Amino acid sequence: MPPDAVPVTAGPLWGDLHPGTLSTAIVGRRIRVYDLVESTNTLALDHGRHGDVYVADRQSAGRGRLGRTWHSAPGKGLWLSVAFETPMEGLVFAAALAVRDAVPSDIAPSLKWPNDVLANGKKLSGILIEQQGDRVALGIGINVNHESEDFPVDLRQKATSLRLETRRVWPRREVFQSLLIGLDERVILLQQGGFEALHAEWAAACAVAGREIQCGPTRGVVQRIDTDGALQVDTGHERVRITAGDVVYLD
Ligand code: BT5
Repeated sequence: MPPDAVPVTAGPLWGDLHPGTLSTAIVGRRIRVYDLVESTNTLALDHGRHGDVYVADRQSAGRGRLGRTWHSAPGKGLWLSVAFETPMEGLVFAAALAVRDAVPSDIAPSLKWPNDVLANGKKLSGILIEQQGDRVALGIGINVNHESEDFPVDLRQKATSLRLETRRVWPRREVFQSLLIGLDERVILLQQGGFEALHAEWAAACAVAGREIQCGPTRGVVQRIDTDGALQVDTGHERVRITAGDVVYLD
């Protein structure tokens, strides 16, 4: 699906959304706004140039990690992907911190390893990084103006939105612009070799070190987060490295 073949809705929903309105160096140099796509990550992987942003009102096949589905309520959230033409270690740190910082200050979001942003223990945002050759798609989903009934029944207890947390409707454009600006700053840091600083900030925000967890068959105490984001877990018998999965806190 070539980007130019899809109708673009740069209308009232998104306002005056063009690169000139953003003072970013890399992220958002080109912004493509769509009404309906399968997944913005697919567009970024198939067509993206370094820093291109793809954002859609609706995704017919939004995806999460490990083949899971990302529910993308039409018009309610921010469903976007940023393309990079070279892999960047630490991108997940940059993204999670940028999402945390783009969220209104009356929400106190927490980061959950490896890629969730939570508010009051419920999932507000998810991040999906995919790679095809050297091209990387950084997919970010943020639930913005959902009411409870905008989520499928099975998600209502574990998902939340900015609106549910603050009882206010949020202009998606504002959150979007803050996100791109914050992400740009952190991507520049990564590219300049500041990855270690981001790692420390992210690991502190995740606060998983020292906690007893279960992740798949592995149960133990997290010793540290490696610089690639993997968890080092002491099971009592051995040290195990966990690179993916869902963590359940046992303590
Ligand atoms: C993620 O996966 O959290 C990554 C989500 C990335 C979504 C963005 S949207 C733009 C871009 N285009 C895409 O196609 N994807 C990216 P994971 O950690 O595997 O979590 C998936 C799980 O979160 C699901 O199995 C549900 O339990 C839950 N979930 C699905 N939709 C949700 C939503 N809108 N809000 C909160 N939780 C949700």
